[in-house]
Amino acid sequence: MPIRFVTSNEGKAEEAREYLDDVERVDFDYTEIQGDLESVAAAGAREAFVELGGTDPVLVDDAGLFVRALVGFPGPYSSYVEDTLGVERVWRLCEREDDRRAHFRTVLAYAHRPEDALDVKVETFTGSVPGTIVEPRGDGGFGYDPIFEHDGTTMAEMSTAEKNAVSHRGRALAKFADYLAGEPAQTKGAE
Ligand code: ITT
Repeated sequence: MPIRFVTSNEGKAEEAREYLDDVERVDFDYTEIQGDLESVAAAGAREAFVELGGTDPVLVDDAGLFVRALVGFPGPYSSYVEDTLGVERVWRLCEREDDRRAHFRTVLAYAHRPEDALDVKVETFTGSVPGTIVEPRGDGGFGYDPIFEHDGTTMAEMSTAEKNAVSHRGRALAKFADYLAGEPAQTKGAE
């Protein structure tokens, strides 16, 4: 059974395909409630699972960039801030700060109905990575990757495999793949 990854972001789906065999990207505009990443992802996955028919499992990913000197901004508003201010201006906001440490965090929410269950179950898997905000460099990745440096390299300067090996999403996907290893035929290498 394919996992339907509910996201408008093809970059996220590409990263997920390195961990999961059968991922189908689905556009579905779930309600983004106000709250932390966990609550947004879990509510979104539950809603998408029900609205998309209530049979195939659904995966939702809610991510955010948290800049220390900006007291965690843009955090849960990262998507809105990318669309409105843009990544270059987030760099400008940080440029004069002495402390440009930040972290990226993602929460994957997996909604599914186990065979013997009456109701949908939602499990969450988190990952985070420390980094530094820098002047944009690199053409790869997506979103804030050009301004997010980890160990001297921006995420936009990494291949998908290199990014996954260190990134917030890679860590969450690795935990999710371990979890799925208990279920047949969904992780890479499973039969
Ligand atoms: P969906 O909600 O449809 O999945 P989105 O891109 O809006 O797509 P998020 O709300 O989770 O996803 O992302 C918040 C913001 O962070 C958004 O501007 C993304 O482009 C950005 N982002 C997410 N993951 C990222 C990553 O691995 N590297 C760089 N930027 C990322």
